[in-house]
Amino acid sequence: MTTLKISDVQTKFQIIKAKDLRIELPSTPVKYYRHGWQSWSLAAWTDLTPLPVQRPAIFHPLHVNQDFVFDTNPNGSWLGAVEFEDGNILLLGALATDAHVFLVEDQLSGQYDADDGEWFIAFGQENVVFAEYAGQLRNHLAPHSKIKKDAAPRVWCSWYSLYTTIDEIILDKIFKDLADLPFDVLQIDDGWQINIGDWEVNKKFPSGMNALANKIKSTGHRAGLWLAPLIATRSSRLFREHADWFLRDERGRFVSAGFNWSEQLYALDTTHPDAISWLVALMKQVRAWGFDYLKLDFLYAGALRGKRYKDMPREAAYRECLRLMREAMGEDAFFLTCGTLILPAIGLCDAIRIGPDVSHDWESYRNSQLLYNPSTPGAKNSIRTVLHRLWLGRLLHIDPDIAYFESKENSLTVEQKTYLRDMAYICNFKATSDLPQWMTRNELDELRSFLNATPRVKQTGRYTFQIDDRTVDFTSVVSLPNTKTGLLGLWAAFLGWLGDRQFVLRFFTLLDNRALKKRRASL
Ligand code: 9PG
Repeated sequence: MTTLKISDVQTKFQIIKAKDLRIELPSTPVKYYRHGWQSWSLAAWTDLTPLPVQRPAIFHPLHVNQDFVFDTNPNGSWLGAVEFEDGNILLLGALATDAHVFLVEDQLSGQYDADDGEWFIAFGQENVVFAEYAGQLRNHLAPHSKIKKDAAPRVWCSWYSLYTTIDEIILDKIFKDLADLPFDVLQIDDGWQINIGDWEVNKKFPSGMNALANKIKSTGHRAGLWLAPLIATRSSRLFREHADWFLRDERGRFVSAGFNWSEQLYALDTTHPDAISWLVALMKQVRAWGFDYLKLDFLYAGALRGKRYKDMPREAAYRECLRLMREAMGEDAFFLTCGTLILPAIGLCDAIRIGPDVSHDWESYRNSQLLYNPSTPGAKNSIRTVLHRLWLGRLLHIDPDIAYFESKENSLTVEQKTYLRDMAYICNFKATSDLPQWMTRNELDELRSFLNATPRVKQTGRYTFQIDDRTVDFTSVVSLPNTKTGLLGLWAAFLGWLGDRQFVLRFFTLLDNRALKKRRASL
C-alpha cells in the first residue's frame, strides 16, 4: 500500500506505480466524479451520499460493474476525482486496465485487481487535469493513434426509428429518400440477423448481405452494420452448439450477461481458442459482405467476471479480444464500440459510445425516477453521462448517440431536441435515425443544415458551452433522481422486485413490440 499526503501531490501531475494507492485529503471534498464502467453506466459529479442502487438487478450485468454495485462509498472504474470548496479537483486515474477508485472518508484510493500498475495523480483546474490525464492515457494505451481533430463520419442509423422492424423493402425506399442528404454512412442496426449469436441474414432480407451492402455503396455511402459479437441468447444456435465457448463462474454455472430481446443473454469466453477463431472469421465475413463501418455492441459481456479458458484479468482479456477483432476487420474499417468498457477500448477503435441510448422520450419516470436507473434509454440519461465523458474526445471520436428532427413520432420538446443536436456539435459526431417520410419540409431543412454545419464550439464551464454565437447551458439536465420514501418508496421497491421477473420483462417487450408494429404499419 502506497500512501500519499495531498501536499506530496505536485501541481502538474505525477505517475506512481502501485497495486493499492491512497491519498490523504486535507479536507472533506464537496463532490465526487464517478466514472461508470461501460458506455451505458453513469458518469457524473455527485455529492458524497450513497446513490440508490439501480434496479432491477437482472440488468446489472448489462449496465454496471457488478463488483461494486452495492458499495456505498463513492467509487468508479479506473478513475475518480474529488472537488474541493475552492473548485480545484484532485484526480486519481489508472493508466492500465483492471483498476477501480474509491473515496473512503478523507482518503481517495485506487486499487488494481491483479498486479501493480501505473497511477496518474493531478491536482488543479478541472479542464487542465482531465486534459493531462487524457494525454497520459494516449501515451499508455494509444501511442500510435493520431489526434482526432476531424469530424466523425455522418451517420444515418436504422435503430431509433424502425428498431428491429427493418426489412429489405423499407430500407430500399429510405435509402432512395435519403439520397440527397449529406450522410457519409448508412448503418443497418439490430434486426437483420437470425438471432443474437447467429449472425446470418434473416428472411426479411431475401437478397442477402452482399446485396444490402452493395445497395448502400451504390448510393455513394459507406455501408455500416451493427452486431453484438460477444453475446448470445439462450435460444441461439451458437449457444446450443457451442456451450463450451461461453463464460461460466467458479461453480460451473453460465454467467448472465443480462436480459434483452425477451431472453437470457450469455457471454462468450473470449480467451477460448475456438471462440477466437469464430470471432475473427465473423469480422472477416462482415468485411467480405461489403460493410466497412462496424458498430460492435454489448461488448461489456467480454469482461464479465468468470472463470476463463485462459486465466487472465478480465479487462486485459477484453482488451486482447478487441485487438483481435480490430486486426481481423482491418485498420481501414471504421470501428465504433458500444456498450463497451471505456478505458480498455482506447487505442483499439475509432469511436466509442460514451453514454446510454437516447430515445424519443426525455425520461422514463418508471425506469429513471422509481428504479433509479441512469443507464436506461432516454435523452436525459444520455446527455448527463455524455457531458461527463467529453474529455475522452482528445483520444478518439466520441459518439453521443443520435439527434432527432422529426416530431411525428417524438415527444421531445424543441429545447430537448436542441440539446441533442448541440451535443452532436460538441462531440463532433452527427447521427440520426429519422425517416424522410416522417419529416416536414422544415424538419428536413433543419437536418440538412445540421449535417452541413461546422460551428465553433468552446466549453466555457463544466456544463456550459459557446456554440457559434449561442450560449448553451446543460446544468438543468444533470440532476439525479432523489431517493423515494413512504408509499412511493414502497411502490418503487415493488417495481424493482417485479422487474426481476422474466415474465414481467417479456410482457413489457410485448407491449413495446405492439406499439412498434403500429408505428411501422403507418409507414
Ligand atoms: C440495438 C440497440 C442499438 C443501440 C445500442 C443498444 O439495457 N438494455 O437493455 C439495453 C438494450 C439496448 C441498448 C442499450 C441498452 O441499445 O446502444 O444503439 O444498437 O442496442 O439492440
